Amino acid sequence: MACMRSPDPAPGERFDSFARDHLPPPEAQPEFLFERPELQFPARLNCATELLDRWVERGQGGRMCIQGAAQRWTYAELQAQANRIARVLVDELGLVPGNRVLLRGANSPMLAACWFAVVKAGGIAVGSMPLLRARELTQIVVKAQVTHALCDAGLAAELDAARPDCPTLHQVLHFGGELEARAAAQPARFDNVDTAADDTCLIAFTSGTTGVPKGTMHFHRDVMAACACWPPHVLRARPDDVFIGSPPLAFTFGLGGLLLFPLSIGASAALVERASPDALLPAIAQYRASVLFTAPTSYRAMALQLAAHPGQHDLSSLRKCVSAGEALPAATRTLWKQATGIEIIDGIGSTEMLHIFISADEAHARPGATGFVVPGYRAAVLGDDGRELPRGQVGRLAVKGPTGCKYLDDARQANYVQGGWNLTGDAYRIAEDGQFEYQARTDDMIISGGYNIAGPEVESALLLHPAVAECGVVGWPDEARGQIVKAFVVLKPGEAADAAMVKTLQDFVKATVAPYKYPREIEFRASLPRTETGKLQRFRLRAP
Ligand code: 3UK
Repeated sequence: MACMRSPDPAPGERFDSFARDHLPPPEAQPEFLFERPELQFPARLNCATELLDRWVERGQGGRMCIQGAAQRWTYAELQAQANRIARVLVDELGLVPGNRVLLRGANSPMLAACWFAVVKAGGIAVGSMPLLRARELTQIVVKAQVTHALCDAGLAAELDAARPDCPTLHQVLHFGGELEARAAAQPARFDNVDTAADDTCLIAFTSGTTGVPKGTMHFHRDVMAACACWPPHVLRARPDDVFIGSPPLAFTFGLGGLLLFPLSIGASAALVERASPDALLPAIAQYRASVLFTAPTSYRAMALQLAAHPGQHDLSSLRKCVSAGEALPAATRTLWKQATGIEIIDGIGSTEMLHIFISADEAHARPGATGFVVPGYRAAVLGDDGRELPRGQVGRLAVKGPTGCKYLDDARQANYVQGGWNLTGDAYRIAEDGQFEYQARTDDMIISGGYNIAGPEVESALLLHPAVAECGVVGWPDEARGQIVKAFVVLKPGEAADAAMVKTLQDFVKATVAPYKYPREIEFRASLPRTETGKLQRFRLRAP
């Protein structure tokens, strides 16, 4: 059977059952769907074997796999490096299957090798965003009871500062430091631990805006399910594609798009350490990249640069562009298409679901819509009573499929999972054509004078104005109306931030969407607060 819980390891076999012991109880987990033939997973499964070793076994070890600033590795080379690091973890650092290993570094081939080393050894990879500070690292280490860390030497300071508060963390090695030498002294062979399909191999922390971060647990079979759903049905990349992008591997958008998905089809990835829009454009040319993953704000910044300096970057290798993390404004889709000729593939995913579950390919892309349910998943829009709403009505997005929310020891499981559905916290509507149309985060809906207004719709309207570089729209407390619509606007260079511009933008919005949605207040800013993953932090724009 595909999803039976595996028996415990034989007596005497060493196994750290922390993850298994802290899964939500079965009744608190979402319903899982495994109907499709490609989702029939065996009881024993190690996703590293499937994604990496399999290619070498089939005689494809010479294919290009991962490149970065310092390395260019074939599948066989990545496998050898991952095997050596796995040996270090097991033979030198005493790693036992089920132990949690913190991975800390910018995207690079070494970070990818460390990820595979942990998973090969039956460990659990715990990613951490490069910019996290000691306090945030401590929260993660304590929550996941992390025992080992592999950390980029250049990012060692914050982890060192965290260590006094991290009693479980007893082994730390640095890459770009002693790890490479230790690994080089080990043999390049390693027999992957024979894990169960429902053993946890990944704990991904939410890039949550408030509160303690939530750890989402993912099994080996979840990784394979993510590779089997959206990539072949919507992305449809080829073995000769070169993947590139900005999301960190600690963010599941990046882990899937820049590591799991290319390897699942024998393609390759270029891992760029600092992938700002300025850096990404030349990197695409340098690596002749063909599949790009980044966030809407990055597409917009790159499109504006391309429009300002036409012909400066050779993007002729680029074939497919994927946007996720935030709603893709219609204006950004248009700008990117004008600059490159490419229709963006939008997709909504979440850390809880591991990757994208609603999306549209180039042929079905429609401005203002995210897309259709990805094969393998089911989605609905629910009313406050938990029942499905008819098409056209705005309600709470609910989804289920082969992956789903399993928070590590967290009462908030009951918020995300209700009645078997995963509730993402997004307000959506299903259009007549069956496409899902994003409105807002449910807690970001603005209620002004009795009207429900979705901030992102007002943002999309403002972004159509040629003077606007970036913007964020929130509800602002107001005596008379409860809330008013307030816009924070970053103007393009050379535009005047004055009262006349306020009036111009207000009139523009009134002429673009229903007039009652126009921003009654506009504040000009030099920049907007964003997460490391490109998401606008609306809570930091709201009135304190
Ligand atoms: C929002 C979107 C509209 C939405 C993610 C792809 O973003 C990812 O995971 P997070 O846990 O955030 C999830 C929330 O982000 N969102 C994401 N994509 C879209 N809203 N249109 C979109 N295309 O509020 C969702 O609930 O950080 C995205 C793959 C893996 C991921 N982890």
